[in-house]
Amino acid sequence: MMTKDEFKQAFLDELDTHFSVAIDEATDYELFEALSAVVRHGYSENWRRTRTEDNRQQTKQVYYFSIEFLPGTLLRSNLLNLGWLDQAREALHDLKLDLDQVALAEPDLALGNGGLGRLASCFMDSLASEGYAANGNGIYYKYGLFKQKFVDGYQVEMPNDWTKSDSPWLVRRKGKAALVHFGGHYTMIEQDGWLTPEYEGDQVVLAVPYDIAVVGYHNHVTNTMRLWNAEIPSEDEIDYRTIQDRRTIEDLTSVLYPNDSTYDGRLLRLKQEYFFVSAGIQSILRYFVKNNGTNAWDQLPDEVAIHINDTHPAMCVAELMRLLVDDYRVDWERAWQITQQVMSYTNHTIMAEALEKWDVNMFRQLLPRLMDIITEIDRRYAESLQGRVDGQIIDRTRIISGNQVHMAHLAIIGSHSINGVAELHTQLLETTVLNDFYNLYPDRFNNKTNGITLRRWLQLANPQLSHLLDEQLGSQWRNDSAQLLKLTKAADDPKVLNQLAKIKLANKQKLAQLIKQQTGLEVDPQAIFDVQVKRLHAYKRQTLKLLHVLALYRDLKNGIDHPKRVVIFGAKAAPSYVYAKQVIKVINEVAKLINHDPAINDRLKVVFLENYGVTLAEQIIPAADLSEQISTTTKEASGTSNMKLMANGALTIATMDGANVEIAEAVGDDNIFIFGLNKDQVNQAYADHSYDPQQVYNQSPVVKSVVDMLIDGTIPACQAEGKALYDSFVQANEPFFVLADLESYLQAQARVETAWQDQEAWAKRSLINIAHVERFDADHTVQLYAQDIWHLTPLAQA
Ligand code: 26Y
Repeated sequence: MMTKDEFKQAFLDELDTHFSVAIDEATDYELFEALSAVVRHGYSENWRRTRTEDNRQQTKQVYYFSIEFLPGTLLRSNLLNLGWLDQAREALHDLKLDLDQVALAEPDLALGNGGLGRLASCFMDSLASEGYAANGNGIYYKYGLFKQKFVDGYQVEMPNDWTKSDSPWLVRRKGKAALVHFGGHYTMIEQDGWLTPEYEGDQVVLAVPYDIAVVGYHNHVTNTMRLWNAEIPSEDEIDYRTIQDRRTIEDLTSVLYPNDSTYDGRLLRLKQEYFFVSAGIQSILRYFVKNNGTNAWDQLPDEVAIHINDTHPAMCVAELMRLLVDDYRVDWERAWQITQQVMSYTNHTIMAEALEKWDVNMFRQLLPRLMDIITEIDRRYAESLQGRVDGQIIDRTRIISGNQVHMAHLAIIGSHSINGVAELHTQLLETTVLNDFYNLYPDRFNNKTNGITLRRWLQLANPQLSHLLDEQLGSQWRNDSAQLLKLTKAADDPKVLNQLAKIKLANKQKLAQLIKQQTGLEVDPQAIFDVQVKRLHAYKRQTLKLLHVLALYRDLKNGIDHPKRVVIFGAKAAPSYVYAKQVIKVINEVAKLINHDPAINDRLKVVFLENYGVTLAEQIIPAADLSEQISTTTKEASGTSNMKLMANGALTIATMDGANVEIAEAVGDDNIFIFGLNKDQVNQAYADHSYDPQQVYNQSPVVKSVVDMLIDGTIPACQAEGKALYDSFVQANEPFFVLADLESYLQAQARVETAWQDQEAWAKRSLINIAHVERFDADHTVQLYAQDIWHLTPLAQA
């Protein structure tokens, strides 16, 4: 424990040691660095001890392999988890500083795109907080996710060179580096009676780990997230002479998601995947051998669980086989049993385009030995089913088919557990996309509905609400979200409802200031704050929200009134995703039109905030009244912004997709606004091609009048993009059912407006949402992973 005064002294000492400046001369970044140094002292002993405790107790550990991590900022979350947040805040206050202001100097660690990466980071926090020995394994990208700017309404991508600012959280561990081999040829030679590959002409890359401490909440556990950087091996290891050679090595971990529309881009991405997989598995085995020697491989599954987060690290299966068989001379069958027991896999999507497949020739050229290992896994797989199951099923489930390597099949065949991320999603995996595998291995399939860490998304993001919860429930909910259910007792207490409404208003005022700062726009905090924040994708249907905005605009122009509303978007489009960028442009032009139309007079405002990311989410989400979760049913695996918004008391308007289904179940029909086609209707329409958007357009005057606004000159400065959207909505076989759901969506929005009229009833619904968030608490989710999949027990608490 640290008192306020001790904290103050430690902070001043660090400021002096590092920068020799007085407080009033220090820059915000210097203040942040001094604070982070105090924090590092706070966890360094625990970090060392957690590693040695794992060792001594031989506790089973999980290694979570993920090509994305999105931790955001770490100063305040580390302070919170150390139990120092209040002392730090007060100490700084005494020094006339504001912790939140200083914290803004810390840039986000944005080594990911969206849901999958943020989930990985929520899990890291929850695993440490629940006392499990867990390790993250990922890539140290030089450039994180691009910074988004709007120029003339268009998205422009700026490089995010985050390593320049020298993050104080990273520890470079050169001593733990590993070598990763690419390309060349190999021949099998016999060595002491064992066939061993001898490589020639391969490229060797040095993988250097950068470690970040993951501090558990009030429990002395500090885990590690390890990010691998590609570097040039030193000359005594390998002598690289040409600049070209050196550059290709350094390029390896340069960018997140290389453009995959070219061969070179795809090759680079495959290289990245193998790079962090190989380095990670080498380091796991090295540690295991250090503790157990080279004769105890059957114990590996008792000490190690490896988790494959989506298909990107699916090569873990083949790489573990390669190392066991080639380097440690374990028999194939035994190695295979061990591998299956160690590996588990999460699927995050049913969208075909995200299930990775690699061209066999490309794969072989880059990873000749691994390709042969996969070929052998595939051959044995087919052989084991021969005569037992229909040949067509074998063909459909093989790893290699059509000259492609199917990464999901590799992950499934090599794992003992396969999970989806929400009940509906898992059910769809079992009955559609992975149905063949489900029939073969029903026991391997299970659901683990996603979760979010309430420490970041409630305690840190919404301190006022957290204090109200303390008052009402005592502070145990901070450790045990099941306590939140007790809040329902206050559901009819006008005092509590009033306080809740006041807190929401205060958060909205804060967001209004930020909006003013960033866009110059004035918004009224009394209006409905209607929020859609997530990656920009056709299936997520920011377009549907846009059409609602147009409908409101049309009404207001025609003298039909609506409650005041501020529609807030946050979304990045993948740089090569043309349609998503067109949507951004149209939203921005519509926003410009409406926000500057004097006839609208503040009744409606549209705000598209630039550069959506973890930090901006922390500012937007506590201020939301309405949470937009409007994906085409069956397409959103889970969603996690839906959970964050619910935890902060927003009401959800949603299709019965992903985890929305479970939110509806948790809060009850009266406390959510559901609309749109259900999964059976959607699947039916796909199956019999019965969706005819032209017909919907022609038969519904409402739909027609709104959609026509995209092409009738209403919106200036985006004719081409408006037309592109229009065409996409009415095209035959339009896969996202935008027009099919439009009327139902508008009706649901009308129900929102009615509900908004009674502010006390709204606050009550908000309270009920907050009270039922336990089942979406990542602490709870990771416990289920630990019990059912990884078989971990928490470290005995120090
Ligand atoms: C292979 C490449 C095209 C690719 C790149 C990124 C494929 C997938 C991804 C990322 C997927 C992702 O973020 N999925 C989201 O995962 C969340 C966490 O499980 C879900 O909540 C969300 O519904 C899903 O879209």
